[in-house]
Amino acid sequence: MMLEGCTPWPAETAARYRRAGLWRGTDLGSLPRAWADAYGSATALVAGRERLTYAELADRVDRRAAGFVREGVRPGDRIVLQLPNVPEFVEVAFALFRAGAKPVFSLTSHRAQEVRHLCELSGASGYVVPGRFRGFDHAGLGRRLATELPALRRVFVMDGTGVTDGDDLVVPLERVTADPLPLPANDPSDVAFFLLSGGTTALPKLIPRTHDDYAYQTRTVAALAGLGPGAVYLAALPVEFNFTWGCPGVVGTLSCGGTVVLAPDPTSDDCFRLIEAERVTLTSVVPTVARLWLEEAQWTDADLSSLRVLQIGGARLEPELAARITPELGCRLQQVFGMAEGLLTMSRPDDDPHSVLHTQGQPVSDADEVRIVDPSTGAPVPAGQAGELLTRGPYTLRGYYRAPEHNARAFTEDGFYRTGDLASLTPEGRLVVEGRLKDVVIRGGDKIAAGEVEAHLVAVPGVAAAAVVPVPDEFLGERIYAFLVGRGEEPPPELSVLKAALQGRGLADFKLPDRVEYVADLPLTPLGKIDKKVLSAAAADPARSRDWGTSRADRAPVAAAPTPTR
Ligand code: J2J
Repeated sequence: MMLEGCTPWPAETAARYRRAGLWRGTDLGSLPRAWADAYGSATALVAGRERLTYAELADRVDRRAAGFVREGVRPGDRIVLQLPNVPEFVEVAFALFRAGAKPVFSLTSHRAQEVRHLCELSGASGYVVPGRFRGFDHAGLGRRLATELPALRRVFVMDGTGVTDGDDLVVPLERVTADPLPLPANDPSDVAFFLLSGGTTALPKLIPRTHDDYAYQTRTVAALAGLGPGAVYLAALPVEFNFTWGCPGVVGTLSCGGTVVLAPDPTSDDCFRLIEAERVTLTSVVPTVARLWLEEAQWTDADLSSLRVLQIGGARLEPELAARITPELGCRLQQVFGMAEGLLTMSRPDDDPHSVLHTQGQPVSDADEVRIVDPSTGAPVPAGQAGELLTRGPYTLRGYYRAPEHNARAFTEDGFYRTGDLASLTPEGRLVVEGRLKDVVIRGGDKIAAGEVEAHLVAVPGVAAAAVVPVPDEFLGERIYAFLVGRGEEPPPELSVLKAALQGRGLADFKLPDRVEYVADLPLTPLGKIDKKVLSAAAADPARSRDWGTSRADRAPVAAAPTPTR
């Protein structure tokens, strides 16, 4: 049984995955104890000065699970989890699994807009926060949201910010611990947690991940990466990112008895020091971080020789950058193409060097089904040609949470997920990402849905219409470029004013436009939609004409996107 609002796999497909031994009836909540039985005194987690053995991790998870139950957390409850790379993230996530609750992974950079939406959409009864982190008062946000959202009953705070005596809304996380309880097991085919979609729509979607599907993903990827008890994985990117959490990441490494080292952030200063000190063997980064590391590697005296594999994914990796990894960092490059929705492709250790540099490798599971289709007709394209990538398989979702209308568009009738990515397949079956159909900017590794930013821009006084497009950038891959139509007020709001307005509306900083340009009108396609191809080309080339040849009569509608409800 799956939580209401989720789309299960068809019964016969599920039965096939079980018969094939892909889904093994694993309850993620039971894993820390099983790992402790197998690897008890080995080091599971390292963060700052803290080092936790597997036995200690399992004890903490058991105690916290009982603590959450005492605080009123019940099986099926959704809890928004927003913590940085600290051991508490891992403890809380597994404790919530253990208690049958379903964490909703939020980024620490999320602000009022995103967190409110996640709480509302999931109907969260709890919100776990760091307190004050990087200058932002998450506890204060939690308190505010709880007054607006009746379902939100508890805010659990890691550093004690905002905690007052006798208050049962804001609870110190420290207090969430109790003598272990015998807790019921989870149904392995039920949702274990929710990941956030990179998004194409104005508001982010939730991706249900089941116990069985995620256990399968992490086990498969860990085996492909050759992980064993000697593995030391550095979580350089945020742990809540699917790449870091389970590709093989934190969960895959712990499943194999390895050690997970949590880096506070992906800067080379922190990461190089940790690679040397902990003899890290594997880590995963986005191309922007890889580029910074390559620059620093020329100057550092840190010993990086333990690093065997650097996984790079999340955004397009330029072949020139790819070609520098092995010569300059002394480790193997593994390209990873992935998505929180499921499908993962990766290069393999025995791939020829050309394929490693120029392709994103093969799907990680033999049961992954991949189709490349003509986006307008849906028909398969001839072999080798680019088209939209569709996929279904044992760890790819069948539907977003509580989103029936969107699901009707995002999936084919036979359950293939339309990724919105343009890709081709080599004759050997390796994936090459060619571009994107979806209206998303990938800035560094961050995904920004154009529609979401547009909706906030048109809500700013003085802005009549907005269209957001990616513009190529040497360091970040892409930046956020907004074309705006003013309301005739002089002067129209400039970038700093717009940024402040968007921040004031509670939008996360990474979604703020890098540049804005006012134009007389927006170009339209023959079907009357805003022509983003024309705008992307114009953003990349300031010398290009801004006279789109759109006649007055068929100008873009004044509000390019609906204003989101607050
Ligand atoms: C080009 N675009 C890529 C790549 C993802 C592992 C790795 C990445 C993610 C991730 C992940 C790309 N080249 N190598 O969850 O487990 C773009 C595509 C894709 C979108 C998904 C993982 N790797 N992308 O990035 O859910 O457009 O997952 O559809 O954040 O990132 O974004 P996200």
